[in-house]
Amino acid sequence: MTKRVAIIGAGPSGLAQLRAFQSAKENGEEIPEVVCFEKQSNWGGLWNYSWRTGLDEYGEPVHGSMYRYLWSNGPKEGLEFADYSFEEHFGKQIASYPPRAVLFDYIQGRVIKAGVRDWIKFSTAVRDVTFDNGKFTVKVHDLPNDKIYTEEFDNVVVASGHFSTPNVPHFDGFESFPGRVLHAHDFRDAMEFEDKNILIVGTSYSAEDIGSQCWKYGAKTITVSHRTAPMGHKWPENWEEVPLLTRMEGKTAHFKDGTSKEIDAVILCTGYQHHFPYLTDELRLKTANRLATADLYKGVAYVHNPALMYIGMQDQWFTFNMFDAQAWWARDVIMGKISCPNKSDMEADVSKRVKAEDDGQDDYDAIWYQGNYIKELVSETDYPTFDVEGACNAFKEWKGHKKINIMTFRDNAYKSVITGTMAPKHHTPWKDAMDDSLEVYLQN
Ligand code: FAD
Ligand code: NA7
Repeated sequence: MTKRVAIIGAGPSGLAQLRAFQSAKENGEEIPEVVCFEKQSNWGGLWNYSWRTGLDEYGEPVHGSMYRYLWSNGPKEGLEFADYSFEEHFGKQIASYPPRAVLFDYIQGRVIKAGVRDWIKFSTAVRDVTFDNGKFTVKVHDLPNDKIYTEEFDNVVVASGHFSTPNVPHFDGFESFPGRVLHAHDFRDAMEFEDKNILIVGTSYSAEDIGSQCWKYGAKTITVSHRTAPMGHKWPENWEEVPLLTRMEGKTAHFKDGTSKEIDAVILCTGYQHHFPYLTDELRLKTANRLATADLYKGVAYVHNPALMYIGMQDQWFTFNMFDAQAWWARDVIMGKISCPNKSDMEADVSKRVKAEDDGQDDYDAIWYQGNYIKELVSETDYPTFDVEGACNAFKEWKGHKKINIMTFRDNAYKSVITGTMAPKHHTPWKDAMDDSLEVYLQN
């Protein structure tokens, strides 16, 4: 096979794509030449922690949005690789909400085993992708050697993530606020906010988790401002939910209901943008952060040019196992084992998915919607089938545990849908576990 495939990004999605091709090779199939471009010096994407914010040592926007003390915000039983269990990696079953370093170790364990590291060109940023005469021309920048060069490919797989370029709204009075205003993307260490009155804008995962981190590490008060609706958990007594911020006056935050509060720092947990500065208009996905993305047939192949694939572009209940399902499917399209229909049928597929998502009533419908999507893709490839229903049930239990107590949900344990083993309960309640190193977490 003389085909060449470019993968952009070596985070969980790009690594899933590499593993998909390597597993076909392992099964004796002839695979295309695969080249992955990763702008950071290591793999793991967001899970590859960086202390940096703003620009990196080469002047590139820092990709990392994760922070110290981050633990998985959902049970690991919802994301386990079907071809590489936690027990295979750690030699034992581990607790259900691993800290970042533990999940990073797990992610890299599978690709070390697969031996695909030398398929990746690290510290190489993709600058420009164009399509002409059936070929993609990919222009990249080898950052340490400061060399720009181009290569040609038959397929491009975009796996550069969509939780890195922040969505930063403006509120009046920010210009004269005598404290820090930052976006979640630049949040690194909750200790910075010890004894501070913090205001969080937004009510999704970042708001909930960054607020919880700040609470755990000693913030004086946490005030969370919502645009649509409060999160409604049973919060600790120094935590309150308020309507949308209308303006700051000095250190005073004013809210839509006329109330106000003195604030030391503002953290905008206002989400992210799908941002692909290296793609031309004809190739660039433009979508909201939702389960049924715009313009992707089966959530993967770009309807305007199905030689171009996007992995992991959906909003995410499921993560690693969904990226796998997509990567195996993309591989089979690229290798000619699955064919995409004509453009209008692909567009009809997108509309059907959008409607099915819109017909859902609540988060539970959304979880099952995404679970069914994974099942559909898995049934079309040789990715190992697994108990997706069981994973949906783990998410259902997780939501129940959050309702009971938002500060103790991580103390629960669930059953692996890959090995059938029950996870142990962690040795220390999350709120008391200040050392989240891999060594300490694995002491169960
Ligand atoms: P990313 O992890 O973002 O990786 C994309 C890669 O592409 C990066 O390595 C980047 O450097 C590279 N790249 C980008 N642009 C270029 C370019 N131009 N050229 C070359 N390389 C490029 N998921 C969970 O399952 N559990 C969690 O607890 C969880 N917590 C999260 C917490 C935060 C704060 C955030 C932001 C996300 C969290 N997620 C969590 C979701 C997360 O999106 C996925 O787990 C996963 O990292 C997505 O993988 P990805 O490969 O699609 O994207
Ligand atoms: P999300 O899930 O996209 O949520 C963004 C939040 O920001 C959401 O509550 C929005 O409120 C709110 N938002 C967006 N714009 C505004 C403005 N202008 N004013 C007020 N509030 C606003 O992003 P997260 O960072 O929480 O999560 C992303 C990933 O990171 C996720 O996968 C996690 O695993 C970690 P809305 O409800 O739309 O009114």
